[in-house]
Amino acid sequence: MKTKLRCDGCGVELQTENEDELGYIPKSALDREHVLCKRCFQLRHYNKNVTVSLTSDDFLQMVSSIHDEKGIVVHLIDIFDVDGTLLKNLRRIVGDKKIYLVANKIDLLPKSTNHKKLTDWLYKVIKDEHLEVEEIHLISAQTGYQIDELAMVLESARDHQDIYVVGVTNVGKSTFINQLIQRSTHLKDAITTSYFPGTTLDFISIALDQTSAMIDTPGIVNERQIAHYVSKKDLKTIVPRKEVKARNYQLNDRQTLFFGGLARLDFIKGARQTFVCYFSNELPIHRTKSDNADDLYEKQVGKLLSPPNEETKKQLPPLVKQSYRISEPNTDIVFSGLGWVTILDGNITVDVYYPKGITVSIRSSF
Ligand SMILES: Nc1nc2c(ncn2[C@@H]2O[C@H](COP(=O)(O)OP(=O)(O)OP(=O)(O)O)[C@@H](O)[C@H]2O)c(=O)[nH]1
Ligand SMILES: [Mg+2]
Repeated sequence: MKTKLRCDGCGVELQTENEDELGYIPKSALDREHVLCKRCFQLRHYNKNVTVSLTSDDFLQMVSSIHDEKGIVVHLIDIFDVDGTLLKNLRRIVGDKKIYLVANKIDLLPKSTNHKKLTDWLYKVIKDEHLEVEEIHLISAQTGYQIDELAMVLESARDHQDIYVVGVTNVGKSTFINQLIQRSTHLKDAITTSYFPGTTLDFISIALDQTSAMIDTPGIVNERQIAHYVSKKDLKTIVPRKEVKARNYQLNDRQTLFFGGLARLDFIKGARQTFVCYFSNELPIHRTKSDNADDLYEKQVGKLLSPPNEETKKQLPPLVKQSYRISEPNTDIVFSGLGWVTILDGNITVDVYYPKGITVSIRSSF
């Protein structure tokens, strides 16, 4: 076979020798127009994920090799998990290229979300992280929202250079590029995408003109993302796939909310008020008296309080507690990768519980 033939779906180097190793393709499939390795084929047709042997370091090293190349960078993040997907060390990886911050999966936020406020909040986050970006865009790679507008901005910004699409695993880099490919060629799903982290395995170059390309890169692994601690089945439950509906709870002090059995919020002190919960619509929220909460968790985690299922329970870190005094109205308590709770009136004290290693943060609500 030709040397260095690559899979069109994930970028991996193809081989016809060993069916159990990465990049396998039967000889008979090699002369197809669109060549796909066995893993991509299974992901696409059976939604089946094959565990790959590449490590977080391998991916980071691979992406870091663009450091001294010419081009511009699109840093894609997941608007539902900004803390878990914003690469704080992006400069070290991509060098001094221009960076366009693109927040994807806007379709998951309630329609009423104020995009101006959201963008302003993102600028503040970026500033706090000392990351300099040219512009911030909100898009949905899935629905195509604002894709044409962004494409025009990038076309003039790149000045005939390459565009590197960089980000944490699962933020939608390949879906984004597929949207662009579909717009210019009508080819659907050229690159393999999936809800499993770690789908793209190597650079995939899509020609923009004779001398330059848009380059899909493998996702960088953020170990703190909750996605790495839950089973595939639970991942399906906690990652929203549709617009998230706000769920309102009127709570008195000494009441508790459980988010499945993955996180918990105890209303310790303050006047009765509304807690607005934004989580995947499929994640059950359970209300109880705080006095009963420990007992309930003990007896019902994995049952009434699920996810976690049995498989997740084996790998999920134990819940740890943190207390917060929320003074301001309209404040969000964010459980990275899971969702958030908006405190409407403020002036309360809460205890939150979440898996050790996962971040909880406080922000002014948008
Ligand atoms: N709701 C929603 N889901 C999206 C959007 N874009 C991508 N997804 C979903 O997010 C998941 C990951 O998408 P991919 O395109 O494979 O993500 P990636 O960044 O290329 O992932 P890696 O290759 O693992 O780094 C898939 O289930 C997509 O369908 C979006 O705009 N909205
Ligand atoms: Mg990808």
